[in-house]
Amino acid sequence: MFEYAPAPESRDVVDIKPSYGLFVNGEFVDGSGSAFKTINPASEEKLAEIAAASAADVDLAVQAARKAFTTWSAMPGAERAKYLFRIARIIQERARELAVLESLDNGKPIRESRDVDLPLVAAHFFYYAGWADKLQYAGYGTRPLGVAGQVIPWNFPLLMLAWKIAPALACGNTVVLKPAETTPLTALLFAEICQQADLPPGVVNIVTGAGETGAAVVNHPDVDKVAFTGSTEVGRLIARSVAGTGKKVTLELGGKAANIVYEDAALDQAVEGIVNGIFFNQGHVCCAGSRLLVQESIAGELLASLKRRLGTLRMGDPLDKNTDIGAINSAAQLAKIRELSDAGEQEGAERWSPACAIPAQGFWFPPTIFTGVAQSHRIAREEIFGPVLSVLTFRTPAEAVEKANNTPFGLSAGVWTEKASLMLWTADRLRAGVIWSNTFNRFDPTSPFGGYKESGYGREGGRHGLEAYLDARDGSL
Ligand code: TXE
Repeated sequence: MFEYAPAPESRDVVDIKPSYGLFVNGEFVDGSGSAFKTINPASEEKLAEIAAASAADVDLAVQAARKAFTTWSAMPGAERAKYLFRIARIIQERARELAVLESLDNGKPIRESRDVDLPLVAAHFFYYAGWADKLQYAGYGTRPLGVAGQVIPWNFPLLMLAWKIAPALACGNTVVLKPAETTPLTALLFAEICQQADLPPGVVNIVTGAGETGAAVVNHPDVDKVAFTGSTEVGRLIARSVAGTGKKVTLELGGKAANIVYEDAALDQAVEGIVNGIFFNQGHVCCAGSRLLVQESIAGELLASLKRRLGTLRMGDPLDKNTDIGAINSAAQLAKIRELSDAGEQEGAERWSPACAIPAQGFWFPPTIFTGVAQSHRIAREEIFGPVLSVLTFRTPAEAVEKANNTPFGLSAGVWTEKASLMLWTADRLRAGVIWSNTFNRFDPTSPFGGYKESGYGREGGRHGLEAYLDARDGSL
């Protein structure tokens, strides 16, 4: 039997301060709301005390961003690019520190924060730095919108920050960003990186706090553009509250992606794609492949192979380099995953998890598969946002497409087949913003990302991501 020696990443590479202020106008300042704590979800140990921004604090941040906008937007694109390239390089230099901090605050395995999140974060800054001086030659309107109010979630704290801040700054906007209340630490370290890069004060402001702080950002009259990633419920609230204000809005909300496996697919490869699709980042992924649609003729063989593979996954200390499944980010999210999984059983689906020890402290949920799932079941319709896969079967390609599209969401989908014609036929009929072919959860700063229906609107990433931050003055966007 193979001996597994834990190889923990050292948490000593990060210097976590006992308390953090807000980052406004290039400095850390006190917040006037009630401070809150952020914890390590793998141990429930307190990591730090975090300032909460009141509406008055948000107002100061917006004023700082407005003032900075005058010079930042007038700066030649090539100059703005220098700052973004500098930030990207510092992120690379401090990647280990950022990755450890991300895993501590979020619960995700260090292998993922180190090998996926951090390289993508740096890549986004490099990519949009490259656009800053080329916008005028690429047929884009060159006028930035003004102050961008950005509210992000906890599943990819630093990556969501990069998706929001890099394009906004490249286009000449300034930013007030609110990180999620359970994962504020890497955004605050990013604020330090802005100082290190000599970014002019006020160009980036970070206001920590809960939903009220987010609402104060979104509803501030001097915010010109709102970018939100989070739940469909809050997305709806935001869409309502900014209606009629003239603010430009992008919403990136939930998902319930179908991962379709046809009988001719390369099964070993598909199994890896299914595992990556739903168990990457504990399934806290808006585009997670949470519904496996497998062709009936291969369902037995595929499931047996999938179960064998799940038996090899290791759940535990996020800082252990051998860990595949880390901690669930919060008690609230764990409760939601439990509630929906219990509903799956009550509605008649069959639940299976590999044998795995659950640590005594912290928030944990084992990788779980439900078979015998009907389309009407809650686990087939609602976003669980956890390591839970709902398996449905189909007989024909038409049935696969019908089931895949039978969801209020429309963010992503995966298709597994060796036949190019079947791949294209299927992709053409899927209502999803992102479709992966013989792979899953692949991200790249050059590609647009975003959804249809209740998954929101607008695109982030790639050339399309610039549209959200520029006035289409010449109409050529
Ligand atoms: O989301 P919220 P939660 C889904 C996922 C998850 C569920 C709930 O299904 O289980 O949402 O997660 C801020 N005005 N996704 O409760 O509340 C909040 O402080 C302005 C999918 O964490 O939407 C945080 O910064 N902002 C998703 C951010 O919104 C408000 C990622 C997201 O929190 C606000 C996260 C308000 N009224 C959850 N209320 C994805 N698309 O990836 C809260 N916030």
